[in-house]
Amino acid sequence: MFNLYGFFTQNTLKTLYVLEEVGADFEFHFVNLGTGEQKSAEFAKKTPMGKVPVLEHNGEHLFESGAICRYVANVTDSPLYPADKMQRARVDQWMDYFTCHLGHWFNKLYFELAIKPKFNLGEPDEKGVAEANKFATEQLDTLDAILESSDWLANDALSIADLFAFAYIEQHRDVDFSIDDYANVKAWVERIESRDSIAKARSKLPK
Ligand SMILES: N[C@@H](CCC(=O)N[C@@H](CS)C(=O)NCC(=O)O)C(=O)O
Repeated sequence: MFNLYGFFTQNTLKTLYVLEEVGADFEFHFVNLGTGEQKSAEFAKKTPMGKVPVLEHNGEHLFESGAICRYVANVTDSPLYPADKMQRARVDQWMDYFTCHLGHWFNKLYFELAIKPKFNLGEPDEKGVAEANKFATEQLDTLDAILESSDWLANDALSIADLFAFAYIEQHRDVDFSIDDYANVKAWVERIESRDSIAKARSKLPK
């Protein structure tokens, strides 16, 4: 039995999607970042970072969404994180790519255009938004070309990398960034979004 502590943003969503996809037995505990719950003394017992998501398993705690996704897939012996070393490295490669590049730019757009207005954190950084739009556009072109020849990011099979990456790309709706020009990316998004795990994960979040 796992306990996941998180919010409704993409780092938590990645981990929720993986927990659901592997069919894990878990409870989700909503941490209200809007009221600063993540910085409370109580929450500091679970993580020194004051951030979500945090996974609890067998009395131990883990932070960092990527580490949580890998751990959950590992400990449940899921093929979503293949044992073969090269196949596993390809999954890691895509998770790192999204963390450092394409996902990073979608996070920037989401923070500037969705989170700032929602939590009254000031005006968007226009220069930052322009830069994020430019890099996201270029990198989506590359991703679209890669997804021309495969339904999935790594090893021709669904993996934790697809669920992890999807959580970044789905933010496009909240920031009015159309992916209509990227037919293969759009089809990949639809393929992932149609899975039961995604609906189940979303149903765990407060309305
Ligand atoms: N690299 C971390 C990022 C964690 C993170 O920044 N979480 C955000 C929510 S998406 C958070 O807790 N923000 C609240 C804060 O920093 O006070 C991960 O992938 O888990």
